[in-house]
Amino acid sequence: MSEPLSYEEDFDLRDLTDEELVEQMYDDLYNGLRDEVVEGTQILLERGWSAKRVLDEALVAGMGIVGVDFRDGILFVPEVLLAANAMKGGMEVLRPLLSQSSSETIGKILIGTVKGDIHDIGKNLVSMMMEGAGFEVIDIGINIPVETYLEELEKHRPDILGMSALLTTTMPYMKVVIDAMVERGIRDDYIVMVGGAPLNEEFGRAIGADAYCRDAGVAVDTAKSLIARRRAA
Ligand code: B1M
Repeated sequence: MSEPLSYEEDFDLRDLTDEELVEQMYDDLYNGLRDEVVEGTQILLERGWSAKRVLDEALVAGMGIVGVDFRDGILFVPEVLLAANAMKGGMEVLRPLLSQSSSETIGKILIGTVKGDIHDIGKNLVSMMMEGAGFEVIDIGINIPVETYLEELEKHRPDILGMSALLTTTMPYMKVVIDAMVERGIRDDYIVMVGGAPLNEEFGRAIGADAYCRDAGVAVDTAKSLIARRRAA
């Protein structure tokens, strides 16, 4: 009787069509298989996919599936952490391509995820894309309290403050930060941009932000146009 074939022997990601490979990457993300997600990302790039397309159609879409099953109680935190780790593996491959910075810095953004919130994948993506567009990015991390935002603003004097929140319970904290800036009389010294899955345009306006950004691409375009407008004024 012959031995059962191992994963490596009977399965090569390179044998798959693009469509099959993307489907397989959804499964690999779901199962937290970082090496396979890294390999899939590399293969799609070798086949001529742009970094942006791999990001949107393979990684972000795959993470969306994880998100649905997390919401429905099919996946739990440890599994989602593994999926997030696999996604970060793919993002590391894309990082140099997404952040191929132009030599000229067009502005400075300080970005962090608000207090009580440890989600950082979206924030990291925004950072990469902003770097790629020529911004200097100061990423102050996750779970950031208002005092730290204020200290870091003072220290780095960026053009833009970016805040990220992924939880409905943490998004109101963005207003705490903006209110503290108003109290200190520094609100108008900075452009404030906010983002994260549960936010929307209306929320951005209600808390006094200059802009809500649906995704990393929108964040880049918005940052460019708000900086241009401010400089013109
Ligand atoms: Co969490 N989680 N999570 N989680 N998690 C969500 C957000 C949730 C929607 C899942 C669900 O129920 N469907 C849900 C929130 C529900 C709600 O608030 N109503 C949720 C929950 C409940 C929780 C916990 C409370 C679970 C628990 O412990 N019981 C817990 C909270 C921990 C905490 O923060 N205190 C928790 C924990 C975790 C993990 C640690 C396991 C992990 C995070 C790992 C990490 O980030 N390192 C995790 C993950 C991975 C998710 C999901 C599945 C994926 C988030 C993600 O990375 N998306 C998420 C479900 C979902 O969103 N569909 C979920 C991909 C990323 C590219 O998108 O972050 O939206 P996103 O970023 C986009 C845009 O939003 C925008 O651009 C980005 C790129 O295009 N953007 C910005 C984001 N920030 C921006 C800032 C800007 C501009 C644009 O500034 C200028």
